[in-house]
Amino acid sequence: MYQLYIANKNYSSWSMRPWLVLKAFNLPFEEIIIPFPLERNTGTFKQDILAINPNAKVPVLVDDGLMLWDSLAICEYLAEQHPDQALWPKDVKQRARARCISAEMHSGFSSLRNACGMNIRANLADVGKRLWRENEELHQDVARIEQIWSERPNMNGFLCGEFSIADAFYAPVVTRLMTYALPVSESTRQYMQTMLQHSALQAWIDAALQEDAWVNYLDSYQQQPL
Ligand SMILES: N[C@@H](CCC(=O)N[C@@H](CS)C(=O)NCC(=O)O)C(=O)O
Repeated sequence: MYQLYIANKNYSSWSMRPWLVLKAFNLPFEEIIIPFPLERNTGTFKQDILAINPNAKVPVLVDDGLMLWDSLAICEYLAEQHPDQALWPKDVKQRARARCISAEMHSGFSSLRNACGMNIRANLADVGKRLWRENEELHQDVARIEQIWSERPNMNGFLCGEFSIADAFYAPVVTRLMTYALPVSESTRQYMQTMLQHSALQAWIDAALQEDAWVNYLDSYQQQPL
């Protein structure tokens, strides 16, 4: 069985992506959580993850002695292992598009990622208002994401048809837009609703809300848990 090493569900956006893919496609896996330390450079996160991955980051997928340490490579591997299921869309053009937009997320949107760290249980609407006033690059990232989302083939559906790896890659944006209450279009809100109704994303969010660890260096706006 696959083993997926992840960190806290409230904070770890890269962990979320392959986890959603495994869940959404009902691929059996053992989940192993290595929690982030509550303060930087404390705790055992570093030594625990280093024992598995010399790159010292999560997520990590282990399959029968093979260790994979990158979210996109993990998803590619899962797609290859399960060719009967459409982890990437079956349609060749949608598949190519899904790969492009997943790669764009994997290597881009640093302004959104840096300014609006994932923090599912927090309500940072006031922070979001301030960021929206002050951060022009954040506007550009959100505008590009809204453009990508608006090009989905069916307004009631997912980014490239059925739920695929591409949706898993944008799932942390859905939670960030909620946490920071950034102003978005009706079409964007519709896609967010479609995603929030997906059982895999619901399961991740429910689990994140059960966590109580407050990781101060990831909670950059110093929001204490309620
Ligand atoms: N490119 C990597 C990024 C992985 C990554 O940055 N993971 C973060 C957690 S979301 C991490 O492990 N951070 C721990 C650290 O930097 O000490 C991927 O796609 O998997």
